[in-house]
Amino acid sequence: MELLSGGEMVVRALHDEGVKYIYGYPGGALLHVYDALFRQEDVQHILVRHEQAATHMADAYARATGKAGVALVTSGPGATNAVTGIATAYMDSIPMVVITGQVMSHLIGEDAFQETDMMGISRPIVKHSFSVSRAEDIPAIIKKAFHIAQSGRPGPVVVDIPKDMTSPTERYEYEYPKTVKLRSYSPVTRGHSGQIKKATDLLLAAKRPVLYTGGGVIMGNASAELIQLARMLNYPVTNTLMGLGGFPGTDRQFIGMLGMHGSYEANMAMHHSDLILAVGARFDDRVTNGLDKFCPTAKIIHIDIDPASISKTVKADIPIVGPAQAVLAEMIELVGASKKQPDAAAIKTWWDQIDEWRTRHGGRYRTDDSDKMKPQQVIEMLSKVTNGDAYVCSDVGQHQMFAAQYYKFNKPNRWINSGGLGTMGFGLPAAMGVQMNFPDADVACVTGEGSIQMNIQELSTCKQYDLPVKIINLNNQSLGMVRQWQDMNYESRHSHSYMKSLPDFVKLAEAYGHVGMKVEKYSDLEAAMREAFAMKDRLVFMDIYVDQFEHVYPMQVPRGSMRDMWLTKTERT
Ligand SMILES: Cc1ncc(C[n+]2csc(CCOP(=O)(O)OP(=O)(O)O)c2C)c(N)n1
Repeated sequence: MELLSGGEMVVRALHDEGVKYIYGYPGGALLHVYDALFRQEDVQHILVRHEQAATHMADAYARATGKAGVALVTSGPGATNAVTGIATAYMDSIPMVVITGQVMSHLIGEDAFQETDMMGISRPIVKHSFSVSRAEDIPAIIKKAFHIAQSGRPGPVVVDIPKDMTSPTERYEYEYPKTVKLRSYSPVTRGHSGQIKKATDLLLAAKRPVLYTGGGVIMGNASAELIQLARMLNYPVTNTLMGLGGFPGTDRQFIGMLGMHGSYEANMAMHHSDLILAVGARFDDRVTNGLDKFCPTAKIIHIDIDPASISKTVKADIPIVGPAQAVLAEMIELVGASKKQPDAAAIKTWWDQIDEWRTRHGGRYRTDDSDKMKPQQVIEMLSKVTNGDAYVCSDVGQHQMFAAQYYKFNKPNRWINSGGLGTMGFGLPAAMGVQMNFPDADVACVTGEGSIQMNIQELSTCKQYDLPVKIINLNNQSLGMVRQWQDMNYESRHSHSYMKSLPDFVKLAEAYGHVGMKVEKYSDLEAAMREAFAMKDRLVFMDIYVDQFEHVYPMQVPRGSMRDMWLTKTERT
């Protein structure tokens, strides 16, 4: 058997796990690991400029592929810089393995140089964490970390490794385990047949049904099953912010995103439904609005891999714990074999109502005669220029909601955004993580001047690794989403939401070695965007000046029901 040091085992185990890229930043506690990385070529390390970016790159790789991404950060400030990225992944149930260096074991608890209690700091935001106390355990721990991160409800796992565990002077027999045994952890692999049967009967009897599906369909690889079931039933489908792309955005049966900035027709349909089939969605506060007024006439079937998600905020009438793919597949079989079929007349009436809502208020915004651009127009143009086929990685703010509303996602894993934590600064590193792994794909980072400046230093990483991301900066010269809330709730007192002295983004992009473009008129937009996307091997920073005063609508009225919405600055339901 081969003898390897702890540092070498870390790298070899990653290779044996099938990892191609890891994203990281070196430091004292990790020097042995970095030396091991230097002496091999299988695992490629991407040197970011800030550890937060490493975690978002790993996270976005996972969102695009379903496989755990890997970040490597040193102890102390390296680890704390990674915390936002770990929390971002945790909130959206994204599989990720974060390896953190730690001070030597005999110094732990001594306030040693660059010591932080990473196990303690990260505990509330990880699915699990490991502290290595015997170097020979490294292969087994890494195997377990990947297994836990990727199975059941996915999530981030921290592996904290004291420096002495990676010492080059001590060597151990290396073998990467083929299987994992964890006595106290065995996620379900299928749903309860009796419950699925009951749910299917209820589904077939519905007169005003809605399929409400979330990120669990994307991460659970259940999009094909969702499409098949929806087609068999001819029921309307709405997606959460995390679920976009799980059902094709241009399909007639798709009624848009639901929730705080959901479409009029999706929120109305939810409110008036008699049956909600929730799949891999967690009824979070940005979806339900006031819980006491939530969908008063609906019975609820809730499919989720995580039992803790079921009936957490809204009580399910039929709970089904299981993977979305397996449960939907079983439902498809039952529907196919059932003598009872949906009530065609009732479903037609329901569709007539939904279509009426759709024509009344669906997807609209006002343009004026000037050449001033609306942010919605920019996203529609992005959808057109990329044929709805780009990976769209977003930051957080109004631009994120416009992207969610107006880009037509026809495939899963293409819409990459921080839904749960709402992390400004996510977009650029996320786009980098995707581009690195899909070098030929169109990858857009939709952002705002607030968000992009939170990880702007990564333009340097993009240059080093030739990542031709297209940055679509919807420049409204303000923290637009904050300003919108101030307009709506604080009589337009814009406390610290205007950004003065913004940099010249074109020059900034050029300083980093990229292409910069400034677009101020709508009539220039299409040509500029086509030119940008035609530059296959260059990063292009498109600084696009949009109407500063635009708001995102619809917007649910706080603590109201799902149907209580502002539709424009002056109209509400
Ligand atoms: C790290 C972080 N800090 C603060 C916030 C609160 N926040 C949410 S949206 C937003 C404004 C975002 O501004 P910008 O990126 O310019 O996008 P816009 O809303 O103008 O499109 C802020 C400050 C956040 N989500 N994340």
